[in-house]
Amino acid sequence: MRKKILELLKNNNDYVSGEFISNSLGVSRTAIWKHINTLKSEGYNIDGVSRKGYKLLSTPKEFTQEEIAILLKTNVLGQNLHLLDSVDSTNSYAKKLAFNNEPNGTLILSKEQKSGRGRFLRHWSSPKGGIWASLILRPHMEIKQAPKVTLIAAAALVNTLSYLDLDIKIKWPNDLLINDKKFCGILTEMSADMDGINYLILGFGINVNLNNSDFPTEIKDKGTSLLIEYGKEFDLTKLLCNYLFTFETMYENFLVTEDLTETIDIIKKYSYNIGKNIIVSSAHSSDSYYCIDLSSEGELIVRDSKNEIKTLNSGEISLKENYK
Ligand code: BTX
Repeated sequence: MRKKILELLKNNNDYVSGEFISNSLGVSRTAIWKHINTLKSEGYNIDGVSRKGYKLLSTPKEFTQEEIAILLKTNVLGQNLHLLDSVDSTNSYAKKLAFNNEPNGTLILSKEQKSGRGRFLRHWSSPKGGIWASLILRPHMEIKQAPKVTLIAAAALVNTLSYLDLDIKIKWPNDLLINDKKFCGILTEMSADMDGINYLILGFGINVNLNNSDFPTEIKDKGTSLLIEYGKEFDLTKLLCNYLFTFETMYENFLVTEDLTETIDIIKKYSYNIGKNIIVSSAHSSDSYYCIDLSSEGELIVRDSKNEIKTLNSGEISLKENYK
């Protein structure tokens, strides 16, 4: 009901009478007054004047269920939404829900995270002003295909932001950078058994409206945000909904065709590491390579010090000159 009231207010630039809303939606004026009060408490600035009605003056900066429901144009992704004020980690929360059979496409979105996670249990700083979210995905695909979902998610964010004049780079496989600093990280986790994938948790953290002072000291020189780089605040809800729509289109296309060409083309075009000397670190080793290309399957094609060509399907990359 609140979504419908908001749509009516948004479609009118002037005051809309309580009687009109009541007749249009078939509910009492008292019920409408209560819904308006709830919307106000969520941060909607609604002016109410007796005998004139209600006028929407502004929408909240923070996420609300109603605003997402209005702007989200996906078929499935995010249509089942858990919107939280605060959580340890949306990935951890999503895992518990997925284990309890929460459906495909469920989105867990939190205004902040207290223990956001990166890869290898690293901390991901997640104050208010960013997009910290996880999708529960239940694809019918072989386990070896799962890493491609991370690549699609990275490419989809580049597509979503392509209208901005920003020098975005993708650090294979899961980070997005602007001016050598990270503004987005993707963490895909999987539950699988011998029969295949039970579910994937696709977690993404996007530093949107964060100021320099929002970053902890240790990542001030390696993290950035869209606000810092673009010099302007973004509408978090619009950005999230556009991203989910773009990702869904590319992901569904991949599920049907198994064709990764669009994603590979984007990652190559915006690559941070192709054509560079890189260090690839894993839990046990750290090796130097020259990064030649990306394969059609999304693996990194590299040349080692003995001039042998290898393909890598996982690892943590740093450019040789930045490696400490
Ligand atoms: P990563 O392991 O590639 O990057 C983690 C590293 O990035 C940290 O060690 C730190 O140096 C740096 N870092 C931490 N926070 C930030 C930040 N806000 N911006 C830039 N750099 C930072 C990347 O892991 C994957 C991160 C996924 C985060 C999402 S948020 C929603 C979901 N829930 C959850 O717990 N994780 C995912």
